[in-house]
Formats: sequence, C-alpha cells, structure tokens
Amino acid sequence: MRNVFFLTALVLALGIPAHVSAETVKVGTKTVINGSYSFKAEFVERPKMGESILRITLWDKDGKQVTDLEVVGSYDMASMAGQHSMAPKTILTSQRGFYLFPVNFAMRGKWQVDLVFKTKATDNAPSTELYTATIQVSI
Ligand SMILES: [Cu+2]
Repeated sequence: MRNVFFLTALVLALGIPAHVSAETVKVGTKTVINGSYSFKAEFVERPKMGESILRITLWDKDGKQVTDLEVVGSYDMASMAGQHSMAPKTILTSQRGFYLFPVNFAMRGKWQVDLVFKTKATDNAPSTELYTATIQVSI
C-alpha cells in the first residue's frame, strides 16, 4: 500500500501521464476515438514557419459534426524539448463548429502537436480523457 502511494506521488510529481495512449495520426485522415466519436485534424493552409491554424472536425457516431468534447492542444519540437513548448490549452471552437488551434512554428524542423480529447466535466461527472492524438509536422 505504501509503495502504491509512493509511486502515485512520484508519477504526479514528475508529471508523467497515468496512462500513455498517444496514437500517431495523419493530418487529414479521419480517426476513430471510440464508439461515439471520430475526428480529423488538418491545417487550414500548408504549415510553414510562423503561425498555422490546425482545424479539427469532430463527428458523433451518426456522422453529425459536433463540439461535444473538450480538446486540449499543445506542441513542441521533439529535438528541443521544452524550448518552444506551450502549456496545454483548451482549443476554442468556431461558430461553424470547428476546433481551431493556432500553432506557432518558431523555427524549421520537426514538430509534434498533441491533442487530448476529453469529455466535458458536468456537475455529476469529472472530465475524462478519451484519446490522445499525436501529429508530426516537418516545417
Ligand atoms: Cu527549435
């Protein structure tokens, strides 16, 4: 019991995700999250140095476009961990129901964008992580 507590404390202290289930997904490809949702992420324009907008479309199981989930985005350069990283933030949705994530590609090289899909917290239930998508981008 004490060991379990210690490990949990260690994991929390180091910020290691309790469950690592990040899937590498391709830009522009429809990906299934679970039995209820699928999504697609694509850049509005070909990504280049500076700010690019990653647009995420979410569908429910009937193929209807929805904004039911919270999507938290972050990005970094794989080879320069932490140097350009941004604190994960909730991606805002547009009036037309797209999630629009501005990504600042500050230099050339290989970047990684992470998207965490979560249920929205309600009065009765906390937010639950459903899926983590990782997108590799070369600038
Ligand atoms: Cu860099």
